[in-house]
Amino acid sequence: MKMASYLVTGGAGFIGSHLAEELVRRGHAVRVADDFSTGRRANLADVPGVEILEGDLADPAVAARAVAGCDVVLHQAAIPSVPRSVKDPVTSNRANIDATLNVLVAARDAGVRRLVFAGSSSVYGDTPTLPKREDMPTRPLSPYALQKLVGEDYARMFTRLYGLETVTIRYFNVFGPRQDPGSPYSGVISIFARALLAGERPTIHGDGGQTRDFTYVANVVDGVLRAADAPAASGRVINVATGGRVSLNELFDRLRELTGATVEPVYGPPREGDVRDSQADIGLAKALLGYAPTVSFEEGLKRTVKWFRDSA
Ligand code: UD2
Repeated sequence: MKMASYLVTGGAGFIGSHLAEELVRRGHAVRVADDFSTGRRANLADVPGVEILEGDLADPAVAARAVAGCDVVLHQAAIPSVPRSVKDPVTSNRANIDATLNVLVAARDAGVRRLVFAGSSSVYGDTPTLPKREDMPTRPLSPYALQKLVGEDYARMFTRLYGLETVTIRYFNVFGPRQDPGSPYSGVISIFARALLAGERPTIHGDGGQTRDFTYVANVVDGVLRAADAPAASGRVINVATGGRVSLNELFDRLRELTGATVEPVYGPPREGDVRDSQADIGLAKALLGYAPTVSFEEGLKRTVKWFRDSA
């Protein structure tokens, strides 16, 4: 059987590089498009045979070159940060909306079979009910959340108007090896793991009682690759997560145990645009994708700390 050809936008980034790695392992042809603003070539160093296209997808010509000849597009490229979008909504908008629209247009025009869009749990905002189900109302609290919502609406619209198969997977606080801890906008687990391994005191924004459905990256790779194929998934928006909920204070304690650190956190002011509680209902992913988490939060945290320790 001829293996399919995949484009992973943002494929040099954290989640994108894990997708590229698994696709190569399964024998597919993989092209990565990345502007290397946050992605790194080193993330693909151990992934043989990936074609790399360097460019900015906010340029329609780059988007067209990126999708040419691909059967499936996994659109991961984004500026994935709530606080960065609060600080600079225009730059985020360009990466998260303009580039997404260009990729959708290019995919439509090139006859791509299916596009899977990286959505975000942030679209739910602070609506009162937990866990979050896909048919619940959305109430974005930050430009980032709004931009991810527009992206998924655009994807669905392209399915309705032009027949391009699209699926949005709403990610819930993904973590794991290769997540870059190097900026104040990085994911909290990467920041905390690196600080604790260096004996430094991480900052908890707010009282630490906020909760997240922290999801190990292998689960997301599994969910996204299922979404690329599952017949019933086209035109749908689907949560992929573990279905649990851990507070920042609990996360800090677990990481302190795993790293052997003894420091106390510093408590700072709450972050603007932050969601208080986040937890996924994963029933739809189970029904439509046959998805179930394979790596628990605990096990994922162990693997992540080991990776940060080995690569320090
Ligand atoms: C949002 C989305 C997530 C994903 C991500 C983009 C929600 C619920 N989740 O993650 O699905 O789209 O954006 O990468 O909206 N924090 C600290 N100290 C630090 C850093 C963070 O206390 O040094 C707190 C932060 O205030 C927040 C929590 O940790 O309450 C998680 O922050 P994050 O930036 O890792 O991710 P979050 O929830 O904005």
